[in-house]
Formats: sequence, C-alpha cells, structure tokens
Amino acid sequence: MNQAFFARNRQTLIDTLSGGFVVLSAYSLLQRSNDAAHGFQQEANFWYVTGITEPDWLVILDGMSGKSWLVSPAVDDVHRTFEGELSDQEAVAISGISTVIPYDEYEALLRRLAKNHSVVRTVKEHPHSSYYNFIENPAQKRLVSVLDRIFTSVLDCRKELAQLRAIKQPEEIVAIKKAIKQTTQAFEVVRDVLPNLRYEYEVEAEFIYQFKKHGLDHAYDPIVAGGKNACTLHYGKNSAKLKKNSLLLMDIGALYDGYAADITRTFSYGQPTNRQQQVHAAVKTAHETIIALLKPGLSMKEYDETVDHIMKRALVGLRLMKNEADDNTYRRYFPHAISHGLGIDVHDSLGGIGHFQPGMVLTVEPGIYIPEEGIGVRIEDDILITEKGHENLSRHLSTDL
Ligand SMILES: [Mn+2]
Repeated sequence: MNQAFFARNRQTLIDTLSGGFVVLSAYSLLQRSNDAAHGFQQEANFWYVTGITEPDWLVILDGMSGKSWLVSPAVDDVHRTFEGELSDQEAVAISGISTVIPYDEYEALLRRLAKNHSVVRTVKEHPHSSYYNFIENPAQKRLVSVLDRIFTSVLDCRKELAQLRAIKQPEEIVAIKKAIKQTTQAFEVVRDVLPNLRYEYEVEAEFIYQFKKHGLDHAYDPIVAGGKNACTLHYGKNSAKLKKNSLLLMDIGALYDGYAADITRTFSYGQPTNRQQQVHAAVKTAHETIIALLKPGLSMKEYDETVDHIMKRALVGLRLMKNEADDNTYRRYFPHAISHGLGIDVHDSLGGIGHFQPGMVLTVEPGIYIPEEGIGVRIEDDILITEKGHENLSRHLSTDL
C-alpha cells in the first residue's frame, strides 16, 4: 500500500463525515512480562488512514481546512537506542501527511482547532469490549479523555470507518489474494509432508517455515487441532500428539501487506473412519451450498436464515438431531458464526451494512464439532462479492480430507 491509498482513505473518511474533524490514535505497546513488551500490531483504522505501523502516533484530520497532522510520540534516548524509532521524514513518506508535530505540542494545537470545531470524531472503546476475555489497548481511551477535556462533543466514527473498510479497493483485494496464495501453498506442502509429522506443533512449524521463508507472518495465532481438540474452537496449544486415523483441523492465514487470509482445512491423518468421512462430506456439501448463495443484494438476515436451514439439514443427516426445530442441539454442534469480514483485521467488520455488496470479502466457514465422537470438521474459504455474484478466492486449495 502506498501514500496514494492512505491519502484516498483519509479523503473518503472526511467526505463521509461531511468535512468533519477526526483524531485517531495508534495502539500502544502492551506488557508481556516484567520489562518486555508483546509484539506490536497496529490499530487497523489508524493504519488505514496513515500506513504507520509504530506505536503511539496520532493523526489529526481537519475536514474544514483540508489540513492533516501527524503527532510523533515522545521517545527518549534510551528507548531510541533499544528500539529505534520512525523518523518524521519516514512517517511523511509512508502517510503522505506533510506536517509532523511533537507529542507535547498536540494538545495546544487541538485547543486552537477547537475554536472552529465543537465536535470531534475518534474511534472509541470497542462496543463489545466487556464480552471479550482480555484488556483493551489503552490508547483509544487515553485519547478520548484528552478530547473530552477540549471539545464539547466527542463522537465515535468506528461505524463509518467499518463501512469504508468493508468495501475493498482493488489494491486491497490484490493483497488479500497474495496472502491467500501463500497460505494455499503452505497447506499444500503440509498435505505432502503430513504422514511424516507426529505432533500438532510439527505441523505448525511447517506453516511458520513456509510463511517466514517468504517474509510473511501469521495474520493470527494458528490453530492446529488433532481429533477432539478441533472441538475447542480457539484451540491454540498445538501441542498434542497426532493419533492415527483421526482428523486434523488447521485454521491458518498469512498476512500480506497488512491484509489477512483466513483458511481452514480438515485433513485425515492416516485412514479416515466411515464416520469421519461422513461428517467431512456433510460439512463440504454445506460449504459449497452456502457459498453458492452469495451475491450482491442478498440480505444478511436472509443469508443467516438459509445457512441455519442448510446446517440443520446437515446435522439431521448425520443423526445428530432429530428435526430442524431443535435449536439447542443445533448450536451445540455448530456454535459459531458462519461468516465474518476479512481484511486488515482477520475478523473485519462488514460495516453493519445489512446486505452483500460488491467489494466485500468474507469467510464462509461451516463446521460440525462432535466432542463425544472426537470429531471436529471445519472448512473455511475467503469469498469476494462481485458485481455478478462472488469469487471464491481460496478455491485453488482442495477441500478434500
Ligand atoms: Mn475465520
């Protein structure tokens, strides 16, 4: 992604907000333990309008005057020696924003700008933060507390950004396709070498090697789950011994130029049993039937209802439920959403738009998990909504057992 991309995104955001005033923050580093920090991943909205991948920067967009500022973080000499820093010139070159001011000057600038703007927009706390089992990055909250002191009204523009990001531009689709291509190649290597591997982590190591060899990282922590471990949806230990004649679920995606792939395949390890083949075939049929539904204009509500019907039919066919009215049993064997948006965040928003539109990229990931039988199967592809229907971007990777 280049300057022109980030500049266009800033302009589109400002246009969407009819010349509004926006201040966004990068994420901050988070403690891993003692004096060490976790690896850093940028806040997606901040990256979308700046391209900057370093912590603690701010961006100020004044839609009225058309001016933009970057605010560089206060980095002392000690941290500069250990971690280096992004220079102002580098930040300008990446973002295309020509003015950089130091951190200790930005509140004074905001106070001046507040004379013309009573309303400021920013990305506030995540609306579902209390649901997640983690502590949110403090950067957004810290910025909001500053904005609250200076402006009459601090509004959230998360939704507007989500709607923009939900419709992918051509260069974003190129990046997602490249992430998918590398992920596909890694899966193909793993299929070839799998008979020689004995532990889940050996499978994970193969993926890491294939990605790193091409200079890529994982877009998210990979799931390599043998047998019943596949029934733990976010299983991430990847530590168990693989059992002969069991299934192996792998949910993996490379990150390319800031964009994620998100692909799941379930392979057999050794000779699959009849039951394993049955469950896999049921998921595969559902997967194909669901993808075939996707086209612009289809409402997400109608999509979800049709998916429920398709998945319930699959479970009835496997004799896991007697009839389609049994919602509790349905949710026990298929407990997650069928789709999510895909982009900078691996779980990207579809913008709350309500129906499918050309340029959206989403996953389709039906799964059936039967802990009492030690069987978990998921098949996940990445789908682009096109003018005429859809394109399965990960179609070249076989979905076979
Ligand atoms: Mn997914």
